[in-house]
Amino acid sequence: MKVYRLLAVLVLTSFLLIWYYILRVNNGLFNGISLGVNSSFSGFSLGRKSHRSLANGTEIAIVVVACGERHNEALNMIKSAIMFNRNQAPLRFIVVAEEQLKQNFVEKLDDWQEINDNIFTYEIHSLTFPEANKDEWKKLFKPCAAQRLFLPSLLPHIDSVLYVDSDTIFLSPVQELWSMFRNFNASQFAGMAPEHEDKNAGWYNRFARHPYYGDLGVNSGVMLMNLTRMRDFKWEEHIMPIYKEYRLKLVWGDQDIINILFHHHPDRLYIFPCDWNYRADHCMYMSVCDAPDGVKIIHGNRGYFHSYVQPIFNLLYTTIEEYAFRTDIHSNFIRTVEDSLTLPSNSNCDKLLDKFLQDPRKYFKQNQYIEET
Ligand SMILES: [Mn+2]
Repeated sequence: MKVYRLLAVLVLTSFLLIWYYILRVNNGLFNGISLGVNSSFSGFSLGRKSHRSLANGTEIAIVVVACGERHNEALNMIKSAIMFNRNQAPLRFIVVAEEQLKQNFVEKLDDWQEINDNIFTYEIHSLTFPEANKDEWKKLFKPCAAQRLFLPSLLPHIDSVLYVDSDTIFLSPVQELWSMFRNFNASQFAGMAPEHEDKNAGWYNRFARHPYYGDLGVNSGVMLMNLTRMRDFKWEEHIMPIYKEYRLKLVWGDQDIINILFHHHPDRLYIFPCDWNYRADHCMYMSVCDAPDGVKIIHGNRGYFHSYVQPIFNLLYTTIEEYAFRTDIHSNFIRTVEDSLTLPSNSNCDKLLDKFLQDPRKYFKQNQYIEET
């Protein structure tokens, strides 16, 4: 009888252990590895549900596309969004990535979720291009860059997103830009900043061999997208004919396509100021972007985060990369940047240090936070 009872306990324990294992593995799967449905516009996947579910409608969805070496940049962008999310808005990161990068994102983001008390959720999707001209789309301009054109059908479950290039960094809460959706009128479905501020230096007005938006075109590196409205507009059906007509004249790939589309539909586009898409072009010759409340999002296009041509770009990038969550932002970001920048500098962008640190300095005062050990 005793043996029988012991056996029963053993069987029950094994059963519980197996059950626990199954749950863990499933949980891992649902944490973001794409479920890989095979239709051409699928790749739908689920992120971990936290106590701040998508259903409450307040989550801010940030989309980034990561291919090849871009995955470290994408992670650094995500890190900066969390760092400066000082009002603790619930964030949802939507990562569209190459298969071999997915596991790395899952590991890093799971780790950060735990450290940051689940202030964000995430989901990871497979790259998805239309079957027709799939390879051409994939290679247009830079690998995977054209993915953003197909977000309306890739993310049928999402109403609105903030799309950012992987080479961007937040220096302020995402919520401030997100709240600009409220400024959209009834016909607008996208928001972007101008490509240039100055006609003498503008690219589109001097070189483009295709139509473009407004006087100077728009930069697509930071883009508010109301996906519901874009789907109603049948956005992707507008993209195809533009691509067919202009494919040999596109220099900046998907950004040119976006410019051509909004040339024909200017009433659909909301323009926000350069503070939210601040590039070296805004400071390298002279300061052409006012940014009265400081630089909010910095865009290190053309590799500025990884070169020393404008040292401040590289410094902001690497300081965020080295920052450890839950440590003091005043000492480990603001002070680090101040102390590391060699002034006077020959770089015009370096001279605008105060503009770059304006927002962080305002809200992360000295000794405001006690460092956790
Ligand atoms: Mn970019």
